Amino acid sequence: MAKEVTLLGMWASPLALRIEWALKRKGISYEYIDEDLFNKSERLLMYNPVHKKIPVLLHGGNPIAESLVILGYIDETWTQNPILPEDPYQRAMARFWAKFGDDKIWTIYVKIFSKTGFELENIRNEAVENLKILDKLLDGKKFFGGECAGFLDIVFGWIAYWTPFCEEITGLNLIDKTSMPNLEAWSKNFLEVSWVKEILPPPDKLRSNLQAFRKHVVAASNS
Ligand SMILES: N[C@@H](CCC(=O)N[C@@H](CS)C(=O)NCC(=O)O)C(=O)O
Repeated sequence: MAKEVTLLGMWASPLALRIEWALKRKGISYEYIDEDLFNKSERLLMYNPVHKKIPVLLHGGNPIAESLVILGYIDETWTQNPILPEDPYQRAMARFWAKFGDDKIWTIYVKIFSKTGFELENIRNEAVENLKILDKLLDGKKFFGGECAGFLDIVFGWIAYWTPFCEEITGLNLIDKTSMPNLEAWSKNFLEVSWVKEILPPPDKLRSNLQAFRKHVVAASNS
């Protein structure tokens, strides 16, 4: 009998969505548990005592934390529809870019929500500088993975869906056809993939969640 698969996530978390995309891509059924991050469950604290964060994947009761680690585990455990490249050098490069995305772009986007005035303009410039690196990485390709969406598409996928909300809420322009044509086209292509679009968070609910998040972090950084 197949071991049970459970995901501890939060519906508005781009990092939990990565895991759902990978599971869908592989055709793995899973139970999804939505965690309240303002009132963390005993279950979350027990399964991720080090970071106390989602996502956590439970496979046959064994917990795995950290979204990039989980993606690697999924690809090694269920070998159908591989997401990482086969070639060791290409795999290493995919992991290099994933780490770059999380260290740089994810961190910058989280900060964007807390900034106003000239600080917002400065962080926008930092975001654009790093997004342009991704734009270049896409030169001549439909997806980061080539002809099909793969590991890096799943890793960067949140950028495609979250950027327009981030732009709307902060009034910034981050990705457009003129300055980042590759990233703009990729965003559209990625959001059209069947296993991607079927589990996107509802736009109105996400917008309200992000507006509330911005209000909260701006107030906290001014106090
Ligand atoms: N590096 C971790 C980051 C996970 C993370 O930041 N999760 C957020 C939700 S998107 C969280 O659980 N936040 C709760 C907290 O920080 O207390 C990963 O890739 O899984």
